[in-house]
Amino acid sequence: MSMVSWWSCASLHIRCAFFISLAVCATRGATPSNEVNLLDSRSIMGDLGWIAYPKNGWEEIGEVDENYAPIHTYQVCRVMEHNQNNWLQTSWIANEGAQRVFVELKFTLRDCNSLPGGLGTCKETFNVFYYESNDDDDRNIHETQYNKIDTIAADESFTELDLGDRVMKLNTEVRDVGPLTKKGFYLAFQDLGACIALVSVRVFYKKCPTVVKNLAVFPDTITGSDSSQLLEVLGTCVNNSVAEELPRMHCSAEGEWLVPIGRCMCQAGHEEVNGSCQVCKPGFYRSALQTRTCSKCPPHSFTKTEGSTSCQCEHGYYRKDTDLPNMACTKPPSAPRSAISNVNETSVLLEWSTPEETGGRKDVTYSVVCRKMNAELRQHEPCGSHVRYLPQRTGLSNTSVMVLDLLAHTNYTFEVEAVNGVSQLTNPLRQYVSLNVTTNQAAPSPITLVKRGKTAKNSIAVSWQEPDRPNGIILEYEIKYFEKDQETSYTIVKSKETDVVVDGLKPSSAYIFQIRARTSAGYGAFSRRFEFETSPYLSASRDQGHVPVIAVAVTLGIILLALITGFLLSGRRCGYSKAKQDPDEEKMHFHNGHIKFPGVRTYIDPHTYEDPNQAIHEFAKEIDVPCITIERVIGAGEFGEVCSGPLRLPGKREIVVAIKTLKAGYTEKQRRDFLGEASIMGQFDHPNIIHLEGVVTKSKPVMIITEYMENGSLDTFLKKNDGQFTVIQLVGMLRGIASGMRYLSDMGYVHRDLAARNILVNSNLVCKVSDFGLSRVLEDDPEAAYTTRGGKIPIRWTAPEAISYRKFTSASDVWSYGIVMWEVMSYGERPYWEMSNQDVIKAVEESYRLPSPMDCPAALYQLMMDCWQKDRNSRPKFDEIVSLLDKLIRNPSSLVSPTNRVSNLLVEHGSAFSSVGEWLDAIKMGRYTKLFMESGYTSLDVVTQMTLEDVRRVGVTLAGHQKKILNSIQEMRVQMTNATIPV
Ligand code: ACK
Repeated sequence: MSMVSWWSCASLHIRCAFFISLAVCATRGATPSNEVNLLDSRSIMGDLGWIAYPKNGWEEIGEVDENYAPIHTYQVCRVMEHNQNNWLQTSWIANEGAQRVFVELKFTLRDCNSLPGGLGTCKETFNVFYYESNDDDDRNIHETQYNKIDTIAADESFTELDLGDRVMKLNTEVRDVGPLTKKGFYLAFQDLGACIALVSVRVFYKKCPTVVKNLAVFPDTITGSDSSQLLEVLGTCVNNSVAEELPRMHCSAEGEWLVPIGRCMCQAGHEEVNGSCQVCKPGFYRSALQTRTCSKCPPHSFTKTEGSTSCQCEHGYYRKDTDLPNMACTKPPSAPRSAISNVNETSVLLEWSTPEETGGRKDVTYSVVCRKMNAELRQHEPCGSHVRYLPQRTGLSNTSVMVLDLLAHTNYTFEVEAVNGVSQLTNPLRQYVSLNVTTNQAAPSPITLVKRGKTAKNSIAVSWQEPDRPNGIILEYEIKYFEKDQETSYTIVKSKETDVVVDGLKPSSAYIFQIRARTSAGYGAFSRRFEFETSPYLSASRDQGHVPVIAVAVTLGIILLALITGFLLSGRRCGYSKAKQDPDEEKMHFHNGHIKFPGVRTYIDPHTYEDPNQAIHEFAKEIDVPCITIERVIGAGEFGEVCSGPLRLPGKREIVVAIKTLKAGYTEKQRRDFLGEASIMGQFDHPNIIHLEGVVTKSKPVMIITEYMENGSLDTFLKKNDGQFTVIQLVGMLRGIASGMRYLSDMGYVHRDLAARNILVNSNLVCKVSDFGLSRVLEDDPEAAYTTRGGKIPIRWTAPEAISYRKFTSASDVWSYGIVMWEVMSYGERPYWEMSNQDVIKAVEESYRLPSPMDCPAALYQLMMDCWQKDRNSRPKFDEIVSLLDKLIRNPSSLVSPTNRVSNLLVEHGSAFSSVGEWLDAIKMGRYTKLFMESGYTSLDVVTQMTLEDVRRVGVTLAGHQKKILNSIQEMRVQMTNATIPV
């Protein structure tokens, strides 16, 4: 395909008539979908309306393509004349709201060398200009009003030889124009004496075309005015979908969609099919956003409509409130089977088999209804409340029950009913099995109360109550008595009444009495022993008789008073109260059925104690309040203030302690959670684990007393002392934390919230692991965020498997330890900086890891990276970490070589710093910008020449900061050298 052109330059004194043979059709391809043409000279059929001046400059040549469609070509070739200044101005081009447009020029240009005698004046370039205007009647634009876009030169120019070959070299050049601020603009082409044929001019802007991503529609978006601008665009959820997280994408300057964030989810009753939400078909449902596709209705349920969010139960089947929509519909159970009874006097053991039909549920329970035959009325009546059931009457999960305290020789009917979770939803047609039982004759129950009546020196009157269950008519009572400690010789008397006077007793002697009742079924058991004493000989004078008693009482009172006074004066005002008395207990404890042997260290979860108070007293010492003096408030904890002050325990040196208090008005759960930490801490004994001194639980406020750590929490401490420590000091801290963690993992304790903020530092820079908790472990951590699976997790510190499926292990603690290493080596920098938690999760999943902190020795960064292995089994164990750190400490030269990435920001941003201020900000030394400027270090070139002396002279006095700045300068130098090394 070809186009034929007759380029006539009548005004020239050379012959410049030639044919242009161009592959024009090849370049007339479809416009890319992300480009919108504002002008395409080749698609305009009629007059272009462009203005050329002077008139003998640019000339429009009418051409036709192979389809005889007209093409506009502008040519100029006044190469032999001096002082050419030929302008060609386009008509007004509306920019349709685009702030940045592209101008694509296709042209041919003649090689000046090929022009005989024209070398002096001939040019091989032309200029392109634009002029912004809000309307199309601004045609008299002065040359000086134009803004220059560029000077255009040809990649390929042609000679006469090329003309002979009839092959023309078509150049294509694209320039961008912007930012545009008005509604449109004119383009102008200035020729200063070249031989040019402008074959086509296309003006377009770029857009990000409409797209559906993550079920959100992103509309056509015109790119921004800046070549590096990313426009954030909000998507609209497609029909029948809702936003899970606001869908957003970024439109790049190149018209490409980048970085999708958030997404929409199909509404219940719909499922995602090829980027749209389609309704669930009859017979299918989708209830929750968590499931992706429509599911078939579960057994015994159906739906006849489209878009169902759940399925209806078939007739006779039911769904309990708490049943999930994906569970089958169920029905009540049938009656229990094969019930049998086993009578033992007035007790009955009822047993039965499970129902044939459980209704499809596993929550079948049983209940028993007891009825007694009233012999006189010959009808059944309820058994009454005195009957006991073991373990209980209703809600039985086993298939047996013991019924106790029935009447002897009585007919009973028992109905054993089966129920399940949907029984109460149906019309009550009780499903039970019935049993008739006759109790045996039974002896009367024991007498429970015997009282002493009138007492004389030789006799005692006693009386008693009828047994609770006589089980028949009481024929008589048998009274057995004997002198205390003389059981072998006893006396029995009988009585039909409920009292008796026994005589023939010794004065002032203690006697033991036991009584039992007899019915036709025989004797019941004897009552327990009751002890009564006969009167003394001298009982005649009551007053005399009382004298010794008063004397004894007064004497006792004095002794007691003396004892109490002595106790108080002895100064024993504070100390531990002993929680355990039995020394054997100390040797062997039972915990939840497991025997714990001495010497085997394992952590015991306080949750396993039914009574949390038992756990606290097992593991923590109770401290008497007078031993503690609160002097200062040092912080605020989740449960109340954290204070410090001296602890004086009897016989012990006074020490300073931290005192965590539980604020007033706490709930029982808060108290449990608060003290839970002490129950855990109290089990540990290690120099790198915060030491528990004891607890105060018997008075208010409730307190936990721990050793005092002068330097507070590690993260704050590092931030305060940025750059102040040697690498060996930092590694020493890390070694301590690793050692504490090794101890915890040996004990089987998983911390779950290991982070610099939960490490405390004492005055000797010893780091100790703290913040142990139960359920609250993460509740009070401000870093903890809720995950989609529920529960709070400190995302930045947590291993991916713990975030995604709650797999918390010592290996996930190792991951967190790696993050703590990073925090320590970067002096308390926030991991992942200001990235959102969602972005952190995504980045880590995509194998992104934190870069090495500045100045971090390679060996340490390698250890961090090992802790962040995706496969948790590949991560080092804490004992390996401790050994490695010990090795590094013993061999400090191994800590000299910093990681290649001396400054992460420098590496990441390359030499993109445009000013000294920007550079200092990037290495967090922005505070020195003014000093640098004042000292004349105003450009990066000068800065890269600086020495330590120079840095000091500027006014950077802190050694750590000097080091940071010099390292960064060194890095810049390296980069500059690399940049100038020829490839
Ligand atoms: O960073 P900090 O000074 O260290 O602020 C917090 C605050 O109490 C709330 O937790 C400090 N803190 C907690 N336990 C101790 C302790 N045993 N010794 C010293 N300070 C402590 C912590």
